[in-house]
Amino acid sequence: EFLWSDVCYLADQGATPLSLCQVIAARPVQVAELANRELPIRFAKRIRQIEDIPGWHESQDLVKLRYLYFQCFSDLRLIDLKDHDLHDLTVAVTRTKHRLSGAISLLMEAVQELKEKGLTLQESFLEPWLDRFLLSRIGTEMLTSHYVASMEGSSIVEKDCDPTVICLRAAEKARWLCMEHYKRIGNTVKINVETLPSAGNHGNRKGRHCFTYVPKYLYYMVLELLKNSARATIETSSSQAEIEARPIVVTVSANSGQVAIRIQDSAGGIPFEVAERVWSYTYSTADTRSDVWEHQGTPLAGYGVGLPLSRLYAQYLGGSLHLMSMPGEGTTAFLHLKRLQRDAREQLPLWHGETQNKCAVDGMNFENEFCSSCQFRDSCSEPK
Ligand code: W6P
Repeated sequence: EFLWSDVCYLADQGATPLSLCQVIAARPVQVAELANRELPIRFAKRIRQIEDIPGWHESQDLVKLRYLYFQCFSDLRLIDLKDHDLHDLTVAVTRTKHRLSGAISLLMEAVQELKEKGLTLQESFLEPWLDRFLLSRIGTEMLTSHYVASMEGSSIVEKDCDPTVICLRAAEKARWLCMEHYKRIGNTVKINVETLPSAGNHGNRKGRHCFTYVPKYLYYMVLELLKNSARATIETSSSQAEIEARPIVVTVSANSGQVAIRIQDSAGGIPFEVAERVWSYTYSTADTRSDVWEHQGTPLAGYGVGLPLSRLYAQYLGGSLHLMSMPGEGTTAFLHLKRLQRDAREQLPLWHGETQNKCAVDGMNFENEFCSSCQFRDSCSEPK
């Protein structure tokens, strides 16, 4: 069918990374153009990527997953945006979102199955493969969610995202999860959230470090880290008194260019043997799947993807996530995020030496450096 050759053609096109600046500034019609152009390219790449797995066609899940992406791809490709009627596109994007809502579970099932079959899937192949697949997935999820939100007159990106508020919310949830999970023994951790005064006086109103970000990503990452620290704290303590003597300390700080969040526990650190696999998707024990702890609050956990996925969320918009362990003392997680809209650009996986396009929407000229050349500079709240 012609659509399949279209997949091959589009998979070889460069995807265009967006910056948060563009995402929040674009009018609904531009968001539509963007989704209409970017989504098929990115889905096509995903289809091709599935074909990179040796023996993919023997896995029913992978065949199904590939077909799901193909359906999304065709729906979008058959849309004609010429008369600026967004109805068809909105229907297609909404369908896409629903179709792919179970995609990661399906993928992780497939990976598990391939491993159990003893197929020669090397971790050195699989881990970077999953990093690329999931990073790309974060991007399309962001695009579809943003499209749907902007048709409803809202946005998934917040201009005034306060990291301290998000940390407090995640802390509350983590404590609640502890109480649920350790009900029988009535344990819960202490979490102190501290906000440092701003380094320099950039945009720091009333001691807050607000920045443009996707709040749900930040919440996901902080909660994931807190869950790990909380679990380790409780499981290495012998009494509630001991738990309370070892509070988890969250520190939020920022300067003009970045927001940093440090999460420190006193749970004894990460053993050497474990350090390797905290970032692994494929290391997971069967019983974590039925673990209440893993299923609460954050999607997709339960396959042991929480930490690697958090790191991808951080990297997706130009940030980073690092873990440092002090044996015998505890673990510190460092989350660094880009504070400026123009710096917070999508980091997309690169394929076979391709280069990425610079400009996302015709007429929107975003060079790397500054917003000054962008047609939305007036709506950009940042120093030029
Ligand atoms: C631990 C193990 C771990 C993983 C990730 C984040 C924090 C922590 N603390 O003991």
